[in-house]
Amino acid sequence: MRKVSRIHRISDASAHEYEKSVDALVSAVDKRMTRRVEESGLIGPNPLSVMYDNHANHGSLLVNVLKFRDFTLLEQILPWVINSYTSRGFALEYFPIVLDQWKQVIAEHLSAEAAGEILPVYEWMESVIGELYREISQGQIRVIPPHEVMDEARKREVDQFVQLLITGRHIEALQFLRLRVTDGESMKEYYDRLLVPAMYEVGHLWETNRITVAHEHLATSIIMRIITYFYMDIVNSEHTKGKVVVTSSANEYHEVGARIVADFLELDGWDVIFMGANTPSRDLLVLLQEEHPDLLCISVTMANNFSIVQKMIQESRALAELQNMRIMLGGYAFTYSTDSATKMGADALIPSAAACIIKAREWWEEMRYA
Ligand code: B12
Repeated sequence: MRKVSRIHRISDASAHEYEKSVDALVSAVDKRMTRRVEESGLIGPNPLSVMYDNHANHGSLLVNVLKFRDFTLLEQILPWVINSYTSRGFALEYFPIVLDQWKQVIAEHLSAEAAGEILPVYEWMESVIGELYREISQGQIRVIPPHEVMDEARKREVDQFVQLLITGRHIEALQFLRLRVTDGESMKEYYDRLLVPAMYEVGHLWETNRITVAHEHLATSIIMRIITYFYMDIVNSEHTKGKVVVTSSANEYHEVGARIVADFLELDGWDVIFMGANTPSRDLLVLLQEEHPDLLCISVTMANNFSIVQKMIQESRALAELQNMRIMLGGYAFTYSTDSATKMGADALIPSAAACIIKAREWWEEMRYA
């Protein structure tokens, strides 16, 4: 596949203009596509709201791609977009049509300079759709379902657990883990090798339209109960290290990853303040000023939230009382691309909850003797 990163440069001014105009671009595309899809079969059995979500998500993803020049992110997420929408009955022809509408509204709304820089990115998307769809259909590209890197025994174990989650058998799901988790070490091991891959598989089932958002909610609610059970039973440890705030970013509704990070840190002796999902940046800054943590961990699952996180980090860096606070980033969004992370201003991007503990310990040693 031709790489978009090799074909284009975007200036700050153009990225900024796209960001400033994105709401107007989205409404213009909504309007044009509403006329276009009526009785066309382009969006299958889906209500128009699913298409509007696609336009809004496209706009906010592109804001981030252009702002961070993170073309790897675009290259990695495009197969996911095609896969998840065609699985729900969107026609493949929808994509060239909607991209053409985006090109037209960009040419109408943005300056000639900005449009001149941004349109080739859309032309690149148009040029790779057919090829991507073929590769997805032939099983050559999939959004890394964890099963592919597991041995058969582990794959079976994850599948069994997933079945319990999506069919709502919460007692059996808890029992499944209780048989395996007996202390902090086995908790970390089984969260990593069973619970996390099971949730990724739940996502894969949703992406390929084999379960609904309701099943996704059901699985999450069972996982939350299980995590709470082991929190009460195992985590509750003595504080031997500094204070850490763990949160999902603003606009981020995924919180399981952040919660696992929080529990692993607490198990390791940190004094943890866990905020959960979608913490508004301004309110988080107030709390950080009150609490003066040594460490802030931010979890990001949706790449659309990168610029929100960058802004929050910049604002916290400007506050005198937070000068010694280290900032760690992590989350599923960075499995698509790590390129934006370096520009977001954190001290480190860490791939997993287990690796978070190691980095946090290293920092704690430095902080103690500083
Ligand atoms: C459950 C779920 C939801 C729930 C979340 C509920 C909740 N209370 O958390 C709900 C229904 C709200 C939801 C909503 C959406 N979701 Co959702 N969701 C999931 C799902 C199935 C599981 C998430 C999860 O719990 N994972 C398990 C945790 C433990 O994994 P993790 O977050 O990666 O964390 C690990 C590491 O990343 C790391 N880590 C995480 N944070 C941090 C932070 C630090 C500092 C460090 C060091 C490490 C670290 O440690 C963890 C353990 O090692 C995922 C599938 C997936 N692949 O994750 C989809 C998924 C993330 N969702 C997706 C989508 C599209 C959506 C929606 C847009 C549509 C929808 N499905 O409803 C909305 C968007 C909401 C929003 N604006 O945020 C897509 C995203 C695809 C993409 N292109 O980015 C996914 C990948 C599903 C898929 N395969 O298509 N979702």
